Amino acid sequence: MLGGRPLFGEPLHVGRPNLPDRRRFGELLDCMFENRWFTNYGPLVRVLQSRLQEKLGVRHCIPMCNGTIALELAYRAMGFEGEVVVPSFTFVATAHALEWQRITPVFCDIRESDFTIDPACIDALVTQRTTGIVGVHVYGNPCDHEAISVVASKHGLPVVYDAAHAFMSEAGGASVCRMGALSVLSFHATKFFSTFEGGAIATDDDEIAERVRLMMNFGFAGREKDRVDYVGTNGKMTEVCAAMGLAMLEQVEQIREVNAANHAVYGEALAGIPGVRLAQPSPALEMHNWQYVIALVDEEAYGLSRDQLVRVLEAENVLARRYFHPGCHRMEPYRRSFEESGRSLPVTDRLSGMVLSLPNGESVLPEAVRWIGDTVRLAGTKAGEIRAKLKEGGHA
Ligand code: T4K
Repeated sequence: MLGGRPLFGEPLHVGRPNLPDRRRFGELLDCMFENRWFTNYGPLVRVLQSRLQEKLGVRHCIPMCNGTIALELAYRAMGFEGEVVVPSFTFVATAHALEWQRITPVFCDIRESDFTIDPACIDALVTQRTTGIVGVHVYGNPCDHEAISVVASKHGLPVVYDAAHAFMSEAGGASVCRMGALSVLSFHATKFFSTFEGGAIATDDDEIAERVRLMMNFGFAGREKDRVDYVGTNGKMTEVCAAMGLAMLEQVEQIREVNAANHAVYGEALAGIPGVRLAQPSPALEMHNWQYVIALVDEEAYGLSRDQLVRVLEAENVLARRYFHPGCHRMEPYRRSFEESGRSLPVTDRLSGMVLSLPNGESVLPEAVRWIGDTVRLAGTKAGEIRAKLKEGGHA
């Protein structure tokens, strides 16, 4: 579209999985076959569990089949019902996991500075039916746990965190997974740390951990499986996923360094482009996985909207993603009740129209990052021409 041939033949995706050392993964697979143990809390899952606990400095980190089931189990283990306050600026699974259990998500606005739930907006959303608060550490940025705790204690509400983006995020001298009653992690293929599909619940609370362990295994108590204490489900992680996790854990420091280096190159490559700004990680972070590279596009100053830029990048083989657009409150299952509430989420609405997640991870070379920067810069200078072309093609 911009006239030149794309420099990179293969599309540059946001979410291209980070790879482990394949030989190491193979050794772990051999181990799994020799054990003839494939699931049901097998030996590799147990080792992964203890490595994760060590890495995150939490008493319990229970591996699960994916982050969404982990969210559902977390909400249930906390006894959530009625209404729960949750940010709208998140992946829809954070809200679905409530609605799936007939708990009403009450959507809250976020802070402009770090995309996390705005503690100042929570109080007005609490009603007699509220049973909890969910924060999301968006792009790995820690929620303001201190301020959230003040509102939560005023109403006697527990706080849990969706830490799907925050593996290895640290603030206040500890992993962000130590905040609140529990934290939910996602180890999906597109995440910084992946087990193909996977997730976990991290908590320092022995009772919560015990409830989660029972509920994720059909509610069975004891080895004989003749006692069922809870209505349960199947949230177990398989051994093959644990093998991937163990191999990936050996790579994460290296991937973090690549991510951080790419972030710095993005900083240079996008510098000075009118209307395009790179979101910086929260200053509260002491350690960060740098997985998400978020650009904010101001249509007026740049000349193209964020969505038009997405099309330009797509034509150049760069598959950028709009994480998160639209806010959950604008999605069909939630739209009508939100409209009827008469509320508004101005920061969520504005930022969800501006954010653009750019490719990162160990598959992305610095040359590719520079080339993406050049493409974004050039598109801005040719904005008028591009708008006209998009209009011609029916993409106003
Ligand atoms: N809470 C938060 C805050 C989350 O972000 C998520 C998940 C969850 C909870 C739920 O956790 P899980 O149940 O997923 O464990 C992706 C992921 O599917 C999802 O895990 C993630 N958040 C979300 C932010 O992004 P999509 O719909 O964008 O995925 P998809 O399939 O379009 O892939 C994105 C890009 O990655 C594409 O350009 C293709 C590329 N890709 C993807 C896969 C799966 C690959 O190159 N290889 C692959 O294997 O949701």
